[in-house]
Parts: sequence; structure tokens; C-alpha cells
Amino acid sequence: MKRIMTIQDISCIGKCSLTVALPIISSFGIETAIVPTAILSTHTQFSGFTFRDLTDDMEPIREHWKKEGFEFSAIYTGYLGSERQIAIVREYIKDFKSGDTMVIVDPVMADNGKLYAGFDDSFPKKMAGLCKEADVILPNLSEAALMLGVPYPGEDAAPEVTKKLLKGLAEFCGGLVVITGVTLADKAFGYMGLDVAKNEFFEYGNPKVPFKSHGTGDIFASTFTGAAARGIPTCDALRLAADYVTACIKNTYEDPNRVNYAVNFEAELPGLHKMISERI
Ligand code: PXL
Repeated sequence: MKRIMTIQDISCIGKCSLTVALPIISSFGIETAIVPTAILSTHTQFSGFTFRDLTDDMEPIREHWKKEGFEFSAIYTGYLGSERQIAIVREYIKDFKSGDTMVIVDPVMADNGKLYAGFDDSFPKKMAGLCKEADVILPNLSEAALMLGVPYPGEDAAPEVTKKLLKGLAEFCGGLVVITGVTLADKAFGYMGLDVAKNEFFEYGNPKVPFKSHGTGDIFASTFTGAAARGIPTCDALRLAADYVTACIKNTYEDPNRVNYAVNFEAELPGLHKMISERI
């Protein structure tokens, strides 16, 4: 069985980061090794959340894994709580990236043009530095703009504007640069990307569901990681991730009993299993 590593927080309530990465990546039949960066009572969209910093555990975990000789098909990073954690993650990549390990960085730090609570203005530059280690980066429009130090173009940014951001991000990552949560032609909603080596743009979307919630970027990145690590070609892995996120958002939009802090990703896991079995 393949093994991947994911480094991000545990939000005890919030359906984001590790609590979605584990079930989703496991669905691909892949062992998911976790490095928890912090434990929060909820994600940071609630007020009054608790935050237990686990930075001091990250180094010993790395040392132990190194001694045991564990190997990983992919290293996927999400929400990181501090600049020091970013530096430690770079050490993980140095120790565990081999020739065929895919490094996926989702530079989780912002939405709607604003940094999440707890990050200061120097954080995006550090995250951009981590993107230099990645084969694939998956920012949203807010994160892309912040890392480039340009104004947030808004969720309805024109394709030319998004392409300019992608070109800018190619300075950080020479692999696949993908901006998620992008409005496409004909009111479709999805992602736009740039294959930096081939200098080719690509895009994919689904009809927009008029509903926005939290954690969808984490669901996208987890699904992509699981699919790519199972050997599904990256283009198809990205499409699968977009289709699953759309199904999760649609399910939630149609659910009169939905919660307001996340999407019903659990209800769509059988659909994800079906999509996976059609491809593997
Ligand atoms: O879904 C991204 C995310 C991950 N982790 C924490 C968050 C958020 C978004 O708000 O607060 C702790």
C-alpha cells in the first residue's frame, strides 16, 4: 500500500484540514501518515477558538520517522500555524522527498482577500518560499494575490487576470501551478492552472452552485493528493477533485439541515468511491 504524509492542523470541529484529509485520502486505499501542527477547538472562522501549538512535536516526529526509514509517495502540506512551522516543513521535504515523491503545497492562509486570524503580513512571503519546494501548488485567488503582493482581484476575476497571477506564481513553482475557486466562462466555477515546464494553461469547472462554505480547498487538495498518489494522471486527478468538491457543495446547498461552518463531504464519499473505481 502506498503511503503519503500530510502536515496540517486538527480542527476538532470544522471539517477541514486533517479531519477531511484522512477520510478522503484513505478512500483511495492509501496509508495517510499525519503530522499535526496544532489542535484547535474549531477552525479559525469561529471566534474564541483554542489553539494548542504542536511545533515542538514536529522535530521529534521527523527524527523518529527518519530513523525508521519510512518512505512517502507524496508530501501534502496545508494549514501551517507559524513561520517556524514552515521552516520545519522544509526539513521534512529535505529528508523525505525522493525522486518520485510528489510535493503538494496548499498555501492555506486566506480567503476573500484577507488573511485568516493569527497570521501577520510577513506570512505570505514565507509561504511563497515553501512553494519553491513544491511540484504542485494549489492556492485560491486570495492566497495567490497575497503571495505575489498584488491586490486581491475578487472571486470574479477575469481569466486574463488569473492568467497573470499564474504567470507570477511560476516564479515560485516550476511544476503545476493551480488556482482554485476561479470563475470561468459561462458562469462555470473551478480552477485555472499553468503547466510551467510546458508553458500551457489549462482550466476546468462545473456549473456554479450559488453557495460558499469553508474547507472546500482542503477537500480539493486532499482529493487531488489521493488521486495523484494512486497514479491517476494529474490532469484527471484535478478534474476528479473539482467534481467531488462540486458534489459536496451541491449536497450542502440542497440540505435544509446543513451546518454553517463546512460542507457535507461525508454524504458524498460513496460518490467519490464510485468516481475512484471508474478510474483505477
Ligand atoms: O480550511 C482551511 C483551514 C484549515 N485550518 C484552519 C482554518 C482553516 C480555514 O479557516 O481555520 C485552522
